[in-house]
Amino acid sequence: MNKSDVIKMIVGRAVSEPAVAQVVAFAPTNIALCKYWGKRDVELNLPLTSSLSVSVPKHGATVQLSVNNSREDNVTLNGTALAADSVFVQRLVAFLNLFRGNDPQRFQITITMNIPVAAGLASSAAGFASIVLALNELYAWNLPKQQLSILARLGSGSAARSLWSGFVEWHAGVLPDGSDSYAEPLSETMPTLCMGIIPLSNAAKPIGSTEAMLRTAQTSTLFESWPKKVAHDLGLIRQAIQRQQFSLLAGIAESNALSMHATMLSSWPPICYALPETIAAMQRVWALRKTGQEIYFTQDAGPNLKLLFETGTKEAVAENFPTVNIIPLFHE
Ligand code: 2P0
Repeated sequence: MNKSDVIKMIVGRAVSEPAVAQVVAFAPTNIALCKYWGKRDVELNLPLTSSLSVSVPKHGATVQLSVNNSREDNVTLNGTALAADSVFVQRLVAFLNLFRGNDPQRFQITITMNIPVAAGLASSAAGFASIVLALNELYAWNLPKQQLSILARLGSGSAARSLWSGFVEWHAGVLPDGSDSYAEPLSETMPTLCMGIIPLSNAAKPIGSTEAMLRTAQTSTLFESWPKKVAHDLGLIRQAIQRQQFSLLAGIAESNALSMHATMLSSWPPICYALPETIAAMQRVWALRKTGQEIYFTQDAGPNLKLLFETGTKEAVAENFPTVNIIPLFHE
């Protein structure tokens, strides 16, 4: 089973006459509290384990999509027309080709992202999720979100989680065709939860997460323990959300991120997304915790740290991390 087979199963002949001339769709970026790292199927982006994220309100990708009359897709990102041979456009066109097969339809795609592209802030997740939402509207597929989550996953694994706000769990599933590997929102919120993004570098990452995941699974001896760690952490994170236990939630999220990075460090050649500034910021967090401040962090496939804290700790965070961008995750 390949990606085209899955698309045929879900939407049939996907590309036909557009139902409307142009659509606009937004998808938020999401930050995993229990990470997705490792695949049980590389072609279909089926994860080895389930994962759980929180979406970042108003931060993500807005896509404007229409059919154009040209022979190529035209892609504009944040106001700049991108070259057809750029990595970004090639990945996007390859994804769209899955839907159109031999159909000659081409698109005008205008994307606005208010997150740093390719710096570990899940730009591909929001990007692919917004494209899938836009296609669903353009062709009036009227698919349930669970199915859209499967389609978004084919673009990028973590995109499966970017179709909702709040807490979202992506079920790993066990079926070879991935029909049980989709995300779902949790009904609970945590009104006091805040994220602080510390922008340490906007530079593109040294190695993409798709390749990094494969290398970790193939060469890291620590990776064997990763699924066990995830099972443990997922249970506690769900419990922390149900019981509104911030410290448990954030502590487990930090430990989960550090364990994921430990599996990468033990890969060969080693993978290290941290910069000296990343480690310095971690040490500042740990020093602050010793003084009783409830501040935690998580880190993805990039050097930037995302702090986790509650509304009451905002001032301490702003004081100790002057460049931080504070985002309440559930309330303004
Ligand atoms: C996550 N990351 O759970 C983890 C944590 C990065 C670190 O999902 O190969 O771009 O497209 O499925 O989704 C980034 O990997 O990888 C990611 P593919 P993806 O958010």
